Amino acid sequence: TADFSGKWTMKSSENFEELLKALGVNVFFRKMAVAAASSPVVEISQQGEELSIKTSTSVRTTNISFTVGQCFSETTVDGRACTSFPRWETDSKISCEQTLQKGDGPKTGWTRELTNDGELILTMTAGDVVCTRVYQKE
Ligand code: TDA
Repeated sequence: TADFSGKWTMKSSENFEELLKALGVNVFFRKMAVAAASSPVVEISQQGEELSIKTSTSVRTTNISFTVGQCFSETTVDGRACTSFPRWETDSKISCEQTLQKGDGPKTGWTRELTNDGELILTMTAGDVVCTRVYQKE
């Protein structure tokens, strides 16, 4: 299977603000988040089925660690606690379904895929809105 390890910087992003809107984030926090999320640095280390992903921005840094095929706790992009279930969708794509631990909201999840030309594609979904972000190795 694919190895996502490396330090990644973002080269394009589509629909990030629309995603936050679908999650009910107000315009003030949306603008702040869009600015912060325009230059994230993503560091991934992977050993087999175990991944650690550190995503750094000027306003928030998140660290997640999980084993593909096992549930783990993380937060949705708007910061709500959720239980996530990552699985291999193909041998180069992890698809993760999220379930809110409290309350309700649109269905969320993400995918991370390694392309043949060595790019990393992150998608984040909220209801029927899909945000797509492309990263390249630093
Ligand atoms: O992995 O590229 C990624 C996503 C980065 C998302 C960064 C979001 C930073 C700010 C979130 C603040 C949300 C306010 C409700």
